[in-house]
Amino acid sequence: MKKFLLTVLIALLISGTSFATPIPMRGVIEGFYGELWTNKNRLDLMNFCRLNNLNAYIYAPKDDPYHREKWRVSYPKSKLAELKNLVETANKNGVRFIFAISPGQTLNYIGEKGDEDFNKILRKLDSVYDIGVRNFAIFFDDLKDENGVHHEDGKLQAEFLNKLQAALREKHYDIEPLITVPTEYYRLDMIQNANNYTVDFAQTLNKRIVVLYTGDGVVCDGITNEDFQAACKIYERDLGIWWNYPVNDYALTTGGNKNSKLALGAIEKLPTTNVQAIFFNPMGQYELSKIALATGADYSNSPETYDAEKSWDAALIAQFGKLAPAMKIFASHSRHMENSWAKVGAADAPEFEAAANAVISNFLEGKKLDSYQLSVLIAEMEKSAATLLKNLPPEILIECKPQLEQFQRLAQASRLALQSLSRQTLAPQLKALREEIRLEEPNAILSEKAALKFIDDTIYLLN
Ligand code: LOG
Repeated sequence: MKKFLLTVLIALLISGTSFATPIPMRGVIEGFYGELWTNKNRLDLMNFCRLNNLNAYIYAPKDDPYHREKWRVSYPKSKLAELKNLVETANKNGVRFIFAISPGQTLNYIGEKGDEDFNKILRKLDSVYDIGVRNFAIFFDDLKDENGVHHEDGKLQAEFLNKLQAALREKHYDIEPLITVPTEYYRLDMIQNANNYTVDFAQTLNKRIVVLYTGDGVVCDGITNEDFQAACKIYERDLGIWWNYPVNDYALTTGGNKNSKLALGAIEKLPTTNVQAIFFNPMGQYELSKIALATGADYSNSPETYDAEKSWDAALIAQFGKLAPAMKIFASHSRHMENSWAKVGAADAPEFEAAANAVISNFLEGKKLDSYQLSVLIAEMEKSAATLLKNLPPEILIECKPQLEQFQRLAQASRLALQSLSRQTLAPQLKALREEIRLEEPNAILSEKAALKFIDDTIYLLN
């Protein structure tokens, strides 16, 4: 037996097999703006976490009044009962339930008011300790300067957290170290601001408190190992990551209309070493967030061996079964999130983009159009949209119907655009369809640099 084990060990060493080292704390942060997830969603998430080997969930919905504005007020009984059920379900599934509040906008740190607020926070956290919570987080992100009051004081915030951690530890032997997000939580903000906020915060904060960081920007195109190490150095500790994908709240219209672009791609471009914790911030669309979350689980269980495309394929198959091929085509047109300050996610439909560019080049050079490849891709889009609109389960369809209808219009318009180019005249319906895309659900966009660009290029060239 000994000999056998030795042989296996030697074989493993020779083959260079690397043992996957999971990120110790890995999970989901319900930390987005807009309509909250339902408790039913959250209960289901606990099961999803167990199945995907994720072990933590942070409760931090920006628009739960008791999380921010009313942080001093305890939850009403019915809400506490709901939370208790959730905490118990989390425990059963091996998921740490982390309760967060964001008091920074109105928190007093010093004097009598400071003492009062300190006690109010303790009372609030105690009220959830009583229903079984053992992990807490205090966030200071997204504070607004009001009436000349500036809320950023790294030293005061850190001293406050240290004192809170000590007080909680003294009262309860069984709680875990606090988790926090500073006011300057992305690197460019730390660098641009000519104040001492980050240095003060980092130097004052107890080393056991976990600090979450979002990267160079709030929503950014990955974090390299080097960038991550540089940020850890600033904080003199291994940081955790608050990763803003697949969250899409920044693409929402005011009034809470959920029909924005959907982030249906894989998690990608994250550090492979020294990450102490990672939390993925999802979309309000609970079911559709699971695509990225499943890939995030693969990443965080083995950052070094993670392969985003493979993981994405596996997630689609696991979640959509027979509909996976159709879903993959739709999702491939809706992965990349970008605006003036945000950029994340793999490019949308790169194959389509390349095929469309080739056709446009042919046209500009006056050559015969090599349109076969693009035509096949458009046919796939048409088929995918029809299949999904017809067969997706209702709880998923409700999260993406406007986007799927846009996808269908994009497919039709791409078809018309290709015909127009080959006939060298604009198909009469094309402009009307383009208007429909612009006017019906103007925020439910997708494929901006692939299908939409091809349609716009064609209209521009033939107009
Ligand atoms: C918020 C977060 C929001 C996200 C994306 C952090 C630390 N805080 O700009 O609640 O969902 O951006 O819009 C944020 O990311 N601030």
